Amino acid sequence: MADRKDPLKEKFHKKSSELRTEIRSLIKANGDLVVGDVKLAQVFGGARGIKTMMWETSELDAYDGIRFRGYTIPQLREKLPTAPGGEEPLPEGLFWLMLTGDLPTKTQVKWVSKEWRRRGKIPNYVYATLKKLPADTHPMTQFSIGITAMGSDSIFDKKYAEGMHKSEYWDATYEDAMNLIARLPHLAAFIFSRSFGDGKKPKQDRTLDWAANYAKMLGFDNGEFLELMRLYLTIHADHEGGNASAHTAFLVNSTLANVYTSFASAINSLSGPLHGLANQEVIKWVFNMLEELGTQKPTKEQIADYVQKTLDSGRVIPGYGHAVLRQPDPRFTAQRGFAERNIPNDELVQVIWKIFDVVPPMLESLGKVKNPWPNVDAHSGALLVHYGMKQYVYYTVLFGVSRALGVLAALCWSRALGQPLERPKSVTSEWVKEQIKKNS
Ligand code: HAX
Repeated sequence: MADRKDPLKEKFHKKSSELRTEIRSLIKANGDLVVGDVKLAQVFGGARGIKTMMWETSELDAYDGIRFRGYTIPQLREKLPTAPGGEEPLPEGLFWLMLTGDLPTKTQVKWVSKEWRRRGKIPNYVYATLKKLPADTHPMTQFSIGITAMGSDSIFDKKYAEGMHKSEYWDATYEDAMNLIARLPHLAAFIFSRSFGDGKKPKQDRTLDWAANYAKMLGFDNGEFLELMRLYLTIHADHEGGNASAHTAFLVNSTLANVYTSFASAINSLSGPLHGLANQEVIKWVFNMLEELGTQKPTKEQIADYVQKTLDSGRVIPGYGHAVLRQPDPRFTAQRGFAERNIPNDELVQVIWKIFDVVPPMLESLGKVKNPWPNVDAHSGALLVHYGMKQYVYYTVLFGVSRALGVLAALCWSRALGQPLERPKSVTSEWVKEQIKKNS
């Protein structure tokens, strides 16, 4: 499509063409292979564990946590290129890894940073659209509307209307995905500016990587905070395909909706408190607890009483539990590691660590919670507050910017492999009762 040399696109095309051919013959020869049974409890239980989709970019194990193309988070911290003098991985490197399956070199990562800087400009009509919304519109609503608005620029839609051949879908999807990822920090920083600042359009720094540029456009230039953003935007990027935001994008994109519309749908899905909004809910819950207790240094007994009160009022403890994980989330552990290395004496961070000591046994004692351990959202707020980002209604936007990396890489794969319209089967309660009768 574009005449410029694009080493990432070339590599992706080669790898995906090979896998497409391989998968076709695998399905031809083994299409009837049974890969699982579905139990009635799963039909009524949010489809937990039912294998229904292919997602190349990452895989989640209940005990080991997330692996991106086989690499754990500690391995990514070791193997992905960092910024000069830094020690946290650059999200550009993770995107390269997810899209191609190979670890990138420093030069390749530099190329991605430059390419995203080049593609980052947002059309003026997007700013104009957002300016029509009340400034106190939730940042996730603004984010979703901004992304949807940018869909008018979709190369996929334009080419489709011109009669694009299906073998070209992957190319148009890749171009849209790269443009969208490049634009997201600008959009997200503008939303921050209109919600909490002077409402001006942010300006990027032509020397910085994607995460650092985003942090700077948000108004933060502390070196440690830039490193936190690199880590944050890496670890939130992907959590295999079945999580609500990724799965939503996959479903919408399977109709050949463009990646803007598909990813805006993912953002809408991420905005629920059982999913991404939990990062906002955690810090809100912690602040309420500290206010109610009248101290910044609560004892474990005081925390336990507050946890009990939350449970007694029929609410969940935000940041704890998971639909798949059965161990502390490695993304929680990675953030804890960052705090231990950089801000071990922070008072709020110490409250988060005390909550970690108190909550799991309490949830376990309920006898129904399958995973009493902290998830990704339990720690992030305390780190952001330390560096001065206290506007917690914004936190899920940060998550969303990161989630674009995994979801959009996966949508490129989906179009390259020619995956069809997704259409699972639903059943009625009458049908269920009939099956039970037949069975007995
Ligand atoms: N506090 C209190 N009760 C909890 C709980 C928690 N943190 N986690 C689970 N439970 C309860 C459930 O509400 C459910 O109760 P009922 O049977 O009365 O309805 C019971 O334990 C069994 O649930 P489960 O099977 O263990 O958990 P699910 O797979 O159904 O749900 C959730 C997983 C993440 C939604 C759940 O653990 C939860 O609500 N956690 C708090 C919200 C949260 O932190 N969400 C973020 C998750 C990570 C993520 O996606 N980030 O974006």
